[in-house]
Amino acid sequence: MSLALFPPDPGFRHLPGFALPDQAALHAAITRIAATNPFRHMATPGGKMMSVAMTNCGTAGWVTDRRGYRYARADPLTGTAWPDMPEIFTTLATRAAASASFEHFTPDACLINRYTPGAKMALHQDRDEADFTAPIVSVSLGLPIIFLWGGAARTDKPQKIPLISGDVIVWGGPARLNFHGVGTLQAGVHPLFGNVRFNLTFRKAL
Ligand code: MD3
Ligand code: FE
Repeated sequence: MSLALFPPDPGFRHLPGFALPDQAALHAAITRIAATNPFRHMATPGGKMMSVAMTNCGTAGWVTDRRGYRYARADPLTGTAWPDMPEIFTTLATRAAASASFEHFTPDACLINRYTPGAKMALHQDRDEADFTAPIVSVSLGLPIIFLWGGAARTDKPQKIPLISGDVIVWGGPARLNFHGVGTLQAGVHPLFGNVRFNLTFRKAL
């Protein structure tokens, strides 16, 4: 039985193992970014702390607080610009997008999510970006998780897609505003990343 979506969802591509050769370099780059711009639990506009810890790199970073969700050029924690996007990030995102037929993707924001056991991300849409014609590229690293792939309406029943370290997913076009989330991270140990899951989400935000 194939685990691929059938019939194929236009605008959705799962690239299993696409980032496997880059795992060690990606891990080193995440560690370097977090040394200056640490992972932190941000507050939602409703006042709850997110179970996923986040940091960013690139020209803009995704942030949330009591005032709302938005992209910001400065890290609220440091008051200065986010770190440059490492070349290994940009190259990987552009190559993945191209292999899903989105040529010349140039992300200006990379949200780095860190999940520890018990963390999850509820169904939501990514709609804080200025340009919905650009795709989103997501790279999974570390512990596996179940990705919840919904439809255009919040009430559409999501499909469950297992994601493991090195998997890349690319969205765009008709699927760009679909609801999505991830299930609760289960405890485990990954040989390179340890007891966590990282997710890199590349966007054209500005
Ligand atoms: C589908 N992160 O940070 S990435 C997020 O695995 C987010 O950490 C999840 O959703 C994670 O916003 C899933 C995959 C993803 C990202 C953007 C999408 C799926 C998407 C935009 C539209 C549709
Ligand atoms: Fe999202």
